[in-house]
Parts: sequence; C-alpha cells; structure tokens
Amino acid sequence: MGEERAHAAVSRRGDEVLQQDRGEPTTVVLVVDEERDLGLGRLAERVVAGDADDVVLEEGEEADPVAVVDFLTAFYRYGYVVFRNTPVEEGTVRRICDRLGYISGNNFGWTFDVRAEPRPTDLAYTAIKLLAHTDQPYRQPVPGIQLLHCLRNEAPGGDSTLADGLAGAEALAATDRAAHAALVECETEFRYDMVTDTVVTYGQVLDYDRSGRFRQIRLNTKLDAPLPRADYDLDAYYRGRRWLCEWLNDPAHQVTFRLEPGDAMFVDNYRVLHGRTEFDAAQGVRHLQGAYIDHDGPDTMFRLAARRLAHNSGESPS
Ligand SMILES: O=C(O)CCC(=O)C(=O)O
Ligand SMILES: [Fe+2]
Repeated sequence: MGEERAHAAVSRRGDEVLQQDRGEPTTVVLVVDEERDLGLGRLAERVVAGDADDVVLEEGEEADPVAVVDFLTAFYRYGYVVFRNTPVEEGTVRRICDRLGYISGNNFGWTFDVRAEPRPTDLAYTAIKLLAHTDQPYRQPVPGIQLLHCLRNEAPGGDSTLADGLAGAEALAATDRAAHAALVECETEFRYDMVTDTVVTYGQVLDYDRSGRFRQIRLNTKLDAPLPRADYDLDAYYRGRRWLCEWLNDPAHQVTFRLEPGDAMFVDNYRVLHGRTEFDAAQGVRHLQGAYIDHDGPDTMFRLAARRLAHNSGESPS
C-alpha cells in the first residue's frame, strides 16, 4: 500500500462527516502525526471516557453539543469510547441506543445478555477467553457499532481487550503486500448456523472503497471460509489471516481494561476488534448487556451538534 493510500485509509473522522454534509469531496483525509502513530501502533493508551450525563439523557432533554462533538470526535479518531457512570440497571443499553441512533436487531434479539450460560449458543455466552474479533460478519449489513453495558463484573478475569483493525491492516500491507491483497480480493463466506439461525453472507476480510479508503474489517475466525476459487491465492490469504490474527491478539497492540458496573463501551465494529480475557464464573457473576446501532445515528448527531456550535458562535451554518 502506497504512502498516500495509507494516509487516506485512516478511518472516518468528524471533519470528514462534516465535509460530506457540505457536499465536499471526501476522498483524501490527511491525518496529523498523532493519528498516524495511532494508525500504526496500538489504540489510545487510556480509555476515552465520555460523561454519560452530557450525552445520554432522558427523553426530551437535549444533549450538550460540545459534549456530543467531543465524544464523537474521540470515537472517529480512536474507534471506540467508554461512557462511565450510566445507570446500573437492565435495559440501560437500549436507552443509550435510542438516544444515539437506531437500534439494529439481529438473531440474538434487540439486546442480548452476555454471561456464562449452561447451554451457550455462542462463545460469548461462556467464560472462556475471546480472541479479537468483529461481531456478526455473517449479517447483511454487518452491524455498525456495538454497545456493551456492564451490569456486574465480579468474577476474576473478564477484562475487555480492543485492537485496531485498521492499524493491523496497514501493518500487514507494509509487511506482506501479497497477503494483504489476498484478504482484499478473496471473497469469504461468513456463516452462523446454530439451532434455528442460519445466517450467511459473503464479503472480504479487508474492505476498501474504490478510492482506496478503508471501509471495514470482518474478522471472526470461527465463522469464515474463503471461497475455493482457482484464481485465488489461498496460500497468501491464509498467511495474511494468520498474521493479522497474531498481530491483533498481541498484547502490545491491544488496550486492556476492566469494565465496571455502569460503564458502556461503544465500539466501531467496522474498525475495532474486541475480545476478553477468560473469567472464573464459579467465583463471581459477570453480566453485560449488548446491542448494535448503525453509524447513521451518531453521524447525524455529530452534524447537528456541529451546526449548532457553528450557529452559536455566529458563523453562518454551511
Ligand atoms: O464478554 C465480552 O466482553 C465480549 C463478548 C462479545 O464478544 C460480544 O458480546 O460480542
Ligand atoms: Fe463479540
């Protein structure tokens, strides 16, 4: 991947969303050094904490536009944000989704409970370690943003891990061009086939738009298989897949933190991979509630908040 393309590939940012709003071209997004470092290394060292009260409010209350722009700027830059101090009540994740966008239902329901279950239908519902993955690559469209709200986290272990898929893709391109190209080119089947659910779709592990901008990573190694086409370089494909998995699961490229009750993690499922360390369910309860929303809701929220700020400061809104 050329230098120019690598720069253009650094994800969506707030000013890009605004440019779209103004009908300006958005193909080249130059990044400042700070983001460049981030794009090649690990995610931000510290968790970007939003103040839930400023953004996630009761029905009828208006969010503070400064807080909205701050929180979404952090999200566009890092690919995730954690809200602190939200109510420790079941259903909070649904309320947060309703404030920030449009909830996206799926085979697990509108919201889902993540805890160790006796008869799990998904690895998430066990106590074992989860490697870095993106969620639901088998859906069409893949859900844009995942929310995980922590109700209880009393078991030893169960820390959250995040890794930057965009950074991993760039690092692979710099290391092994052919392997990167194979993950961009080879169509992969993603399948979830359990009990009453059969959800299947096809797509690339690394997805770029026609101008070379990074659009999406789909990586979930329990659910994927490349199509067996004679013109595919499957050696390069599997080499790239293995390399990416190792890179993304290397603690040097991950942020690890513990969700406390009331924390809500807000993760771009098109860019950032999540996982967790193993926990001991015999020694305590760990209970998260999850849900997904599309990107449209927060993007709209960002545009409206930025317009309000421009208006308040006397600039003519564009
Ligand atoms: O238990 C966790 O922290 C994450 C579980 C998970 O991967 C999911 O709910 O999608
Ligand atoms: Fe997951």
